[in-house]
Amino acid sequence: MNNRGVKLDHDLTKSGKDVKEITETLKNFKEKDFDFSSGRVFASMCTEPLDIAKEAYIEFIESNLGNPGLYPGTKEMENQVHKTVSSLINADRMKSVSVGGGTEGNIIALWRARESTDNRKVLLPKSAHFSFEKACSLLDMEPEYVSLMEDCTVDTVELEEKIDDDTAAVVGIAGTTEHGAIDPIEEIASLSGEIPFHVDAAFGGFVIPFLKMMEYDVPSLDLTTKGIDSISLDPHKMGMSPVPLGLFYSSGEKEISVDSPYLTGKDQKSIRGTRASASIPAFWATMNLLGIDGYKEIISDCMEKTDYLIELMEEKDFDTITEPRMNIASFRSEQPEVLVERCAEKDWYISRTVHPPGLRFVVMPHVTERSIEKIVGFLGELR
Ligand code: 0PR
Repeated sequence: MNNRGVKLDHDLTKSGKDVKEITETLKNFKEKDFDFSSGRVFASMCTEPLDIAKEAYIEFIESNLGNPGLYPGTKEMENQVHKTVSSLINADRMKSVSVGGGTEGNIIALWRARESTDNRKVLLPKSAHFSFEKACSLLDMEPEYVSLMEDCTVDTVELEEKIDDDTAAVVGIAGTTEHGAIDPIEEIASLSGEIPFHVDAAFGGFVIPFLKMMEYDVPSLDLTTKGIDSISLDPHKMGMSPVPLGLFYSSGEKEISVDSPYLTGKDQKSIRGTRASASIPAFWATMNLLGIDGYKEIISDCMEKTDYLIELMEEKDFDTITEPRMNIASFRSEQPEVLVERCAEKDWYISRTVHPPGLRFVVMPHVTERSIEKIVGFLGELR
């Protein structure tokens, strides 16, 4: 009963509902959601977790590393996860914190930069994820955008011109959201000098190291490179972890932390206080099961399917915006929003790029050759 005396469907009942009724209703809600296993989702950077991850997630559902003393087992796994991932990108010299994803990592990066420089200007490639807009608004910082080159990486000449005494941070992207482009990280690190340089590797962090091992032509993501202040990378994207899990590594000197006197840990370094932590054991299990070879296999499979998608799209006269460096492909289109909507009406989930306008496909592990053939066939009919 609401306060006007009207009984509504979602009102809390007096004595609760029957389990069977609840289970049935849950099932009905679930059916409305997209399922990665349908192969129809080409616009998500997340994917279906492995069975072992699902089991670990349920097992550790109560874990909350906001209060780590109650969960020493989860905490130990968190330490192991941080070390394992750090060995992929040579981040041993850095401190690490688990975050909710790329957004939280990017916010912490700019917060650190503002505190250490007392400046407000943030130099961002035009390809930067919108989470930086949130970060700048929250932190009262000023984004200033740098143009892109034809291959969708940042124009380093313009970037260098824009660096000045008011600059608080320089950002580079290792795997841009729209095109999967990789900014020249080493060059930006040397240009930025003493100014904090943050690398957003939310997507590329779990792709680039493995592509490199398989001798693909990609820049390396190596945190021993002088001049990188911080990096964020998301296990819940190509790391195959369930959501939410991001990792943020930063050089040791200037840490943001707040004392947490009445909890079991002495301080907190993440923006969240209470943090659902079951994805840490789930990711720990995933990494241990897959090993380097497992990740290589998944990534090379995604790369092959990306090539297949391009081959079929080109047959239908769609041109790529740029040669993909990873498993994200984008194609020029004058009215991508119309095509995206037509696809959605048929339960195909693709998305669009803005710079320049186009169709965007993220070829995650759940995408199949068959689903590629079907979506391209459908887009061909719409031409
Ligand atoms: N940095 C980059 C380069 C990103 O691509 C993203 C997210 C972020 C930061 C922010 O990460 P979180 O959203 O984890 O905080 N990119 C995806 C996007 O906005 C996130 C996403 C994931 C969207 C799954 C849809 C979806 O179904 O496109």
